[in-house]
Amino acid sequence: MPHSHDHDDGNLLLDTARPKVKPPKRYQVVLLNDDFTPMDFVVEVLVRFFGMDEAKANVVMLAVHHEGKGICGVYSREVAEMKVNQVNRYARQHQYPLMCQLEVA
Ligand code: TYC
Repeated sequence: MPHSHDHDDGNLLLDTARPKVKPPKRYQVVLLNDDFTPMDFVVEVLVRFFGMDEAKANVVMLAVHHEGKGICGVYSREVAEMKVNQVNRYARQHQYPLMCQLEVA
């Protein structure tokens, strides 16, 4: 027999749960073409900051060179922002105009 102070929650929590948790947005790190940054430097950036091997980095670099822009990777917002900042800082340190930006995937 339940005591009088035993309130019965039943399955209220389960009944009122809603599928409201959305998956986190993903962010593309996009590299832009320019006429001045050397191809070798772009390849070095892709290897250094995006973990590509030389062959993959060459393919991505040439795609950006020919198409104007290209995706280096897709990450959480925090990681994408970090990579954009790392690439832009590194390019400026070497006095190249290479531009990297973030786009919602
Ligand atoms: N267009 C550059 C050149 O001919 C190479 C380059 C490729 C620059 C990709 C930027 O994101 C870039 N030297």
